[in-house]
Amino acid sequence: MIKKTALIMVDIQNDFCEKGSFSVPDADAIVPLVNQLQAKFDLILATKDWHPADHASFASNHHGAKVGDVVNLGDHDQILWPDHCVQDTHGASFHASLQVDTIAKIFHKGTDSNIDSYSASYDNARLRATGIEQYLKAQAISDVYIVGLATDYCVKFSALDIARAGFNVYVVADACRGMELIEGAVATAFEEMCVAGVQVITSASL
Ligand code: VGL
Ligand code: ZN
Repeated sequence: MIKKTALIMVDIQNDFCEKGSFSVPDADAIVPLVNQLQAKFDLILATKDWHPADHASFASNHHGAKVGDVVNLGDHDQILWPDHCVQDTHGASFHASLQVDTIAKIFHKGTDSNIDSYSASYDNARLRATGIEQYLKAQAISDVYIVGLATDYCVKFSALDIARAGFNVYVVADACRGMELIEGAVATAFEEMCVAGVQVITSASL
């Protein structure tokens, strides 16, 4: 099989960056590296966390709740986050220094008010596909490289789903940053990805 590569830039949006409402530590540092890596791939894709203002993952939408609380949404539990990546706001825009004219297609997730979505492929209840896997197949992509935010949430769940769909998946560790809400969360995320057959690499090997 001929090798064809795609880069997926996960959620490199203002709210996850330094001045954002839900900033991931040291997030801005990945942007120059991600820009530089883009030239190495046949196809560039991006995801955006893209929530309606009434999204169920926002603590502000639950009376008396605070960030970090867990609520039950009928059939599943949901951790509550600060308001972030509300559709069509500055916080949902890509980081201003991210090279975006190279992006072939943007996949939006978290658009359903009642269901959160960490993976680039499916919402957390697996009710709806974003279409990214179908798109990768249609483009004859064999190898998928993932960078972005956050290592222990959207990067991890995207890598696991895309690997399960049969692609060779690589996570470029130094082009990702994690939330690390619990100490060791990023290391655990890398272990889970490795166990699932995802290859964790550094940009030096590209
Ligand atoms: C993310 C939590 C909630 C992420 C998005 O991009 O990793 N995490 N929404
Ligand atoms: Zn979100």
